[in-house]
Amino acid sequence: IIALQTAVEVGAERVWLGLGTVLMLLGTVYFLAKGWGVEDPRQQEYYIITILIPGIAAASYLSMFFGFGLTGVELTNGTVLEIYWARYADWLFTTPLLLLDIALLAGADRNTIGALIGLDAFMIITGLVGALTKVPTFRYVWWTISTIALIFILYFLYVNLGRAAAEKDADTQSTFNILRNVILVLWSVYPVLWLVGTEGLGLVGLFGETLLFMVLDVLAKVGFGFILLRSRAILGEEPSAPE
Ligand code: RET
Ligand code: DD9
Ligand code: DD9
Repeated sequence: IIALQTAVEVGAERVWLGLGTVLMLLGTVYFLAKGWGVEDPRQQEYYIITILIPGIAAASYLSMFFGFGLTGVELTNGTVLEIYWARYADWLFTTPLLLLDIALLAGADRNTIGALIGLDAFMIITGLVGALTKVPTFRYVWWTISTIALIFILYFLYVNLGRAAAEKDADTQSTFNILRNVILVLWSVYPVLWLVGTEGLGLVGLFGETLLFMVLDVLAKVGFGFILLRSRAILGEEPSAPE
């Protein structure tokens, strides 16, 4: 009976999971093709990171499409929630890679990168704990903890990385500013969607939430990588350029 109560199946939202898989794959292939033959090790570093990001997401989207990345959580009030836990597996690896990309661009020091990535992993894991928590009130406690971590990340991004980037050339600064704004805007929507979506207040249903997360994920990964890899800041780095 308990097994039956928590058994969940992929519903109509599968269409967005399938589309997400295809778009992430297309992004991966596009970045791979673009980076093929790049020989400068510093450029290669950006390509490796930026190719991995949609590649990991494509695997996660496929697992959700197949229903593998989905679980049922029965709350203490009797409601059964359908939770796509595979999102968090994706985000746990890809959000640090996104931060690494922009931190390398800004020329951040090791401690700043370490603090950013540590906070980021903390944000995703506390968000996952919230999503799997059975007592409704405690879910919002975890949401608050995770959101505080996000606020620190965005602060470090703005202040510490901004300070490091200010010492770079004009092309790098302008790419940095665009990517930083992309992160500030897009990442801020995630906690709001979680809160109004099925994990929280349920104002947006699973179908709409899956669509919106898919759009956000594609913009935050493929859109971000597109801006980064076509920028003069990356392309203009000749192997022989003086440091
Ligand atoms: C969660 C849980 C609720 C609180 C907060 C969250 C933040 C998530 C973020 C995710 C970013 C994902 C990206 C994916 C790229 O494809 C985990 C929803 C603050 C910021 C950029
Ligand atoms: C079941 C979710 C798959 C998420 C992919 C994570 C890959 C980590 C390298
Ligand atoms: C079951 C809720 C569906 C909500 C659809 C929202 C679409 C947002 C663009």
